[in-house]
Amino acid sequence: MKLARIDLLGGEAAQLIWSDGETARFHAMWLRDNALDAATRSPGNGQRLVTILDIPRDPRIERAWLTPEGDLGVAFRPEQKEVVFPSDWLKARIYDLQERRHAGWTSADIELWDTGLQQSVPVGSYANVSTDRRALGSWLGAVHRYGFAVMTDVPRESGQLCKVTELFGYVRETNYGRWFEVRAEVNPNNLAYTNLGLQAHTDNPYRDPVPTMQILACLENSVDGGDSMVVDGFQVARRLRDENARAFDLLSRHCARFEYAGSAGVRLRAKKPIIELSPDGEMIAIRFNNRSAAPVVDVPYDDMPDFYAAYRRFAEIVEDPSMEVTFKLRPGELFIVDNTRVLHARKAFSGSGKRWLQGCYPDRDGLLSTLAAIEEEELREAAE
Ligand code: NM2
Ligand code: OGA
Ligand code: ZN
Repeated sequence: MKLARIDLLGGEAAQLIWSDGETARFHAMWLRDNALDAATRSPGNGQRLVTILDIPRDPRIERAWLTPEGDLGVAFRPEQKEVVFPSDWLKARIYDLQERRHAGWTSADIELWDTGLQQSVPVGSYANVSTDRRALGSWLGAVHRYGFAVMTDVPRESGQLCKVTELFGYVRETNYGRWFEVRAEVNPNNLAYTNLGLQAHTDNPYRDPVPTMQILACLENSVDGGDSMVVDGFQVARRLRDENARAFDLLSRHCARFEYAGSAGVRLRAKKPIIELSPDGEMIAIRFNNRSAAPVVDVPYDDMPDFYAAYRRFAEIVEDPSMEVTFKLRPGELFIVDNTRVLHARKAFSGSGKRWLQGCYPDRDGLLSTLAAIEEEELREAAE
């Protein structure tokens, strides 16, 4: 979208009007810091070559003009530097907003869900996702949008979940290993390694930083029960906030404590809220795990009863059947969850059969990086 008009606001800022009427101001300091010229940013890798101290304390716009392409040209003083800013680049970076970008909730590219998603569980097949970059992009896109996805036709080999991770990123190794066996054991060091049902939870809230993704891959599942279930923790938090703002505040403004001491030599502890928000109110993470919840000591005495009521209500919403998507993994199937957002559960199991899953913790940053790179490739191809 081309610019239609530029008004200087006394050299300290410029007001831009795009041809669709959108209007926004940009400060001279912001423009100077974000200049796109080869002396400011490396043309090779795009990294900034200057520090904030290399920029004059009080840069001014000496002159601003509309280029023939409809972009913004700026001459700065005192540096005597001329820089062009593409109009679309600026439009995508407007900060002169009435309402903040996240409006206190989640980013625009994710979609909160409830049991309605049961009809259209995001799923990809290993054969496609591992050979076709487009299919990989759409599977990763679903993982980002919904916070989980299923994969079918995964080769039934031990350790295959790491191969899946390597399609988009890197496995985070922990005290449980690079990957871990999830099956009923004698003397389990974690209740995951029993046949008990596990209430919907996020993994390892006692770890800081918390693992951001989890893959659970099925090698055998001939038992009665052992079904998997996922719940959108951001949706749970939104419901709680809509019902009772104070309850939401108690869970987001006070820290809970989480601990794990099940194995010799391992004493993991973290102090984090159940609902973690960024300073501007965007949802960052949900931490919810009854097995590793430690005594809460960071809530004032007078607030503790309401904190417990809020915690209980959160749990009730987690367990509301209208929130859950369920499936029973068959051998050769896996699912991935965003462990900062989507809770996972399993039903108790028994019977004569065998249940054997493997789990690992891929990092989300690598997943999002691969997704963004594929999206960029697709845009480039579409433009050609
Ligand atoms: N395992 C499966 O966070 C937890 O303690 C849940 C994790 C043992 C790696 C289980
Ligand atoms: C886990 C877990 C679920 C399952 O190991 O963290 O939640 O289906 N397991 O066994
Ligand atoms: Zn788990």
